[in-house]
Amino acid sequence: MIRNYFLLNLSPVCPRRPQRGLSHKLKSMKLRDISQIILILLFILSLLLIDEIIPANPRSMVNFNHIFGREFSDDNAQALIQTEDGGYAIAGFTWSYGIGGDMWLIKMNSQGIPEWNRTFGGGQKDIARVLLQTSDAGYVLAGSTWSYGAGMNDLWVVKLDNLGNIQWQKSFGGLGEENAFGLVEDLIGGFVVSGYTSSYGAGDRDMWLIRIDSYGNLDWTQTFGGENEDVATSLIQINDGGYILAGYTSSFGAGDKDLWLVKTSPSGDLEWNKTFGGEGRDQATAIVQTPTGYAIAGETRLYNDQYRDFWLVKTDFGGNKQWSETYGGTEREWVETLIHTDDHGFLLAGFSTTLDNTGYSNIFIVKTNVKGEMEWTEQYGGQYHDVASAVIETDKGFLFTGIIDAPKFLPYYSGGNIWLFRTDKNGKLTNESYTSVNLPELVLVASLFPFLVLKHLNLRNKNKSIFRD
Ligand SMILES: [Ca+2]
Ligand SMILES: [Ca+2]
Ligand SMILES: [Ca+2]
Ligand SMILES: [Ca+2]
Repeated sequence: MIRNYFLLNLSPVCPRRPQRGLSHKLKSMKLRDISQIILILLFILSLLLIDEIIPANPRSMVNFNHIFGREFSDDNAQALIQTEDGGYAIAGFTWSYGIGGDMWLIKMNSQGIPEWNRTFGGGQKDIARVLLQTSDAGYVLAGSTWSYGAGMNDLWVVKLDNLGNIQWQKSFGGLGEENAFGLVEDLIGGFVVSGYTSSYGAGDRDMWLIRIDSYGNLDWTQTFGGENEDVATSLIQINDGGYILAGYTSSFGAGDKDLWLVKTSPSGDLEWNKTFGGEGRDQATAIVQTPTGYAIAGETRLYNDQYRDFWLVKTDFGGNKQWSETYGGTEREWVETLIHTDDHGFLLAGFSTTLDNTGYSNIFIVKTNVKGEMEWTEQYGGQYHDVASAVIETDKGFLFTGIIDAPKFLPYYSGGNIWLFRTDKNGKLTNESYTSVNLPELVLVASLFPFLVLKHLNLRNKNKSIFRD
């Protein structure tokens, strides 16, 4: 076909000397022209190959299975929200884009298609830990900045409009370290941020709670803690207008770290506090309110460091323990996030190293009923270390984000990419989250932005069978 096409078209152009005309043209071609032709042929070939490996309906296959970030660059997700327009937004950290490691915000529409993304930061490291959509339909990010502030890292709050443009940003802290892990918009339009400070308080790190108005002006601050390390990892505002900080204390409790709940008034004054744990390391990573009190997820360890498991503690509204459960295998499980599900149960997500023979962590998900009894678990992952850091429940199931394929794991994940994927209500991958096993591990499918690379990949649903009760 191709030969005929050229013959038919060349003959009228060079009726007297068709063969010589063609060879003459070839001889007179410059090397540059030949390389251009080779490039064009390679491009056509690549189109043919892409046609073979992309499923017939790629949009429905990949919308909720995205990887964000450049390969081998440190990108991670810390927060995931559903937005008022029915879309979704992820906040975290990128080393792939920005300057020297920046906060990263990615906005997607309701179909999971990225609409825009922004990086925020200066020449040093800047990390977003929490994300909220505000009552004015903008966004607020909180985390930590090494680029700005008073010294070391400072707690950093960045207020954005609906399209991600900065309206204001403020850093808070002293000469020591400050970081934010919790954030709520209060009832009168200001923001309350929790985390830790080592510049102020009773010694080492203390839990830090600050209130700022809707323009970022500091209203009040409170520290909670003793002479050792005390950190708030999660924050909720409750019906009386007060706050509950969950985290850990090394200053009080039964030994090493203990899970620590601190209840404050609407103005941040201490009302009560409770510690949970034994001689070993016990800590909270997430807290949610339920109709009967609070549920706190974290980690509990025996003194000899065995059986590091997911831990779920249920309390009444006074912080008194009603029950607790652990979930996990013989190796290490670490919970990053907790939600109270529509069916009144709980979903915990983080990582497990129990079932991967290679020693790499997998995303580990535990679903329980209202009493904390395990209903199902699932594990997902790529080739290297994977962890789920945030989850939201949608009408179709659960949407997870976290880190995939991080070559480095301890003391923290690095070198991985942000991963977004969806499961049904039973934790099973759906058509929208599952890609064909024939696909290579990572396949470039789209580049919607000049500097945002999307990939989708072959999810692995790991076998699970050896969980102790
Ligand atoms: Ca930076
Ligand atoms: Ca500081
Ligand atoms: Ca302290
Ligand atoms: Ca302890």
